[in-house]
Amino acid sequence: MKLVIAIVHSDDADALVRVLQQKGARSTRISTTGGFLREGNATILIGTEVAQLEEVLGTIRENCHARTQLVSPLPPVAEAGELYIPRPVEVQVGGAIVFVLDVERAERF
Ligand code: 2BA
Repeated sequence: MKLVIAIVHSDDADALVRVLQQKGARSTRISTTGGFLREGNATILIGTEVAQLEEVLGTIRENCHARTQLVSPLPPVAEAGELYIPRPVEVQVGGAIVFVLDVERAERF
């Protein structure tokens, strides 16, 4: 068995969970926050048999889309009297960051 951990954009999470459900994959959605943008995203945990792994990964690929977001960099420490005008920079987010882990044992009690 494998555990897929997918970090996705919040706007893609509902559709992803719905399609996974339709395909018979069980999932858990956790509300998370990215360390860089410090904005909400969603982490989806999917426990899956190896035989279904590629279908799960394909479903994530099809339902999660890359976006560009503007970020205002933190101002540097300025000298007195210096004027700092922050210029937003573009970062590319997602579609999905995916980790696949081996599951040693899974139980449902
Ligand atoms: P954030 O940490 O909020 O990062 C959002 C996007 O900002 C990243 O998109 C990346 O394009 C950019 N970024 C992140 N750190 C950066 C840095 N130090 N310098 C310049 N740009 C940076 P993604 O790579 O698609 O990541 C989307 C979200 O997935 C991340 O949100 C984070 O929550 C998670 N993530 C990405 N890589 C991870 C990893 N190795 N371990 C754990 N979580 C990860």
